[in-house]
Amino acid sequence: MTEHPRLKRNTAPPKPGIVHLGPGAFFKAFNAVYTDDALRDGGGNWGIVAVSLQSDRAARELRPQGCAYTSVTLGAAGHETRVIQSLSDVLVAKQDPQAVLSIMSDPAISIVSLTITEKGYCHNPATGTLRLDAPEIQFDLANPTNPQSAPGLIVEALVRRYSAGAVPFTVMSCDNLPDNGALVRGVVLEFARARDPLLAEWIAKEVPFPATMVDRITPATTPQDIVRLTEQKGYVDLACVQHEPFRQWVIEDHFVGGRRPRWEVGGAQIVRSVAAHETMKLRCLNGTHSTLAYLGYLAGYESIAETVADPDFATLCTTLWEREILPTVPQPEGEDFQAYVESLLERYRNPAIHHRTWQIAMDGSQKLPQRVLGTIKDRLDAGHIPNGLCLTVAGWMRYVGGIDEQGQTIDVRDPLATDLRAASDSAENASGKVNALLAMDAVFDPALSGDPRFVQAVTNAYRQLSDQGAAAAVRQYLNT
Ligand code: CS2
Repeated sequence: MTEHPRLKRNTAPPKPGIVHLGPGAFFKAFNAVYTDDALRDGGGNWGIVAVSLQSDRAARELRPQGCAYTSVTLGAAGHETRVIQSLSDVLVAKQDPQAVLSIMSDPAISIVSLTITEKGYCHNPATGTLRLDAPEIQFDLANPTNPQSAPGLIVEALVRRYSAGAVPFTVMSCDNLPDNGALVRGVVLEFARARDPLLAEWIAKEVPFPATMVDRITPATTPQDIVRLTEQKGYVDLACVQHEPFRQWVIEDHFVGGRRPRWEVGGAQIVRSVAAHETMKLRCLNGTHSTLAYLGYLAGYESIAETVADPDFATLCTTLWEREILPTVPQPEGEDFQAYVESLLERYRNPAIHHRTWQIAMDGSQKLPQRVLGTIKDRLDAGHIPNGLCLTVAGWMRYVGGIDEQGQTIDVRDPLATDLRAASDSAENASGKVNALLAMDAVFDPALSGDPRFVQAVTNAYRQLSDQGAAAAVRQYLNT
């Protein structure tokens, strides 16, 4: 076999205007593509310095390629490839926090954006507030000039801007969290207050934290994807990313000095308020994604496409949207609910996307509150018991118990995995296990876990799952 050359950048790296924390697959399939669109259209100094907090993987993969990589669109009509050149550099905060702080403090940087996943915010998922006792936060408060967490880096960089009398940067969260602008603002302000109340006041006054809604299904890249791309293109790209054709980005128009790339060129919607779009996406898409992940995994399905190929699971999605989710979602401007949920099912069915149920099942303790529990609370408040979403919660409980329906171990990835397993193991029967898990107030707001209707519905669902398995429990729900 001939040796294939590595992919290389073929243009000069753009001058940086953005620092992005969390250069994982989603960022490469999304933010960097929109920014590449804007750079191709109008140019400007909007190169992205991508910063990994811990892992050096992105730097190892991207730097030898001059930070260029291939985005592969997996459509029904085949694979389309495009080389993305919007990254100027890749740094690793854990290895060299000073290099990261020095670029973040440079007034040429107008935006610090984030895709650090839910757990990167070091917040309590049930309340949305900073966990001052989180080990990373404790470390950063003790070592404020050598921080490792996202809040620690942002606050130290803002301290440096403040001390130099420079303008601050905009902080833009692009994670799947409700009101992600307010959430990141809250954790940054809390961290800043713990360092210096005056600084916190300046941040509260001067730093914009626009909310965003982000959407593009991006399964993890596999070694086979890299080989397939090499065969197609004749080069090796260890940093390539695979994603669906669909993308949607809704951004609140709130930036320091109005400075941002023209992301509209790639179709981004710039709006006054993102809230309704965000609720629709988190509850409709991510809520059913998590449902399919837990119940599909338990039923023995590998991927989302495989799960919805089972007509009961496809009907589960449409039933949840219709009966339980959409009645809680405010109407976002310009969206047609019916068309929206129909397109979701089409996207899940995309046979070219192998999105593992196991991948989506990760970090459930951080995801359930905004994807599922808020909807359940709203339905209960309206006097209805949402049995389908209670089945989702019970599915998650079975999953974090760590044993599947064949008696095999589940590789549960979650920052609270040990506590969740201990809670599940602390009791013998369904009711004891459900109560022990509901008592975890990092996940469940006591207003919900104290509602006897909720406790009863989850306990019934849990029993059904253990007695009959996920496929039968789904069928039973559909027949009620
Ligand atoms: C998924 C999301 O992994 C997950 O939890 O639900 O990453 C989902 O694919 C994206 O939010 C789609 O925009």
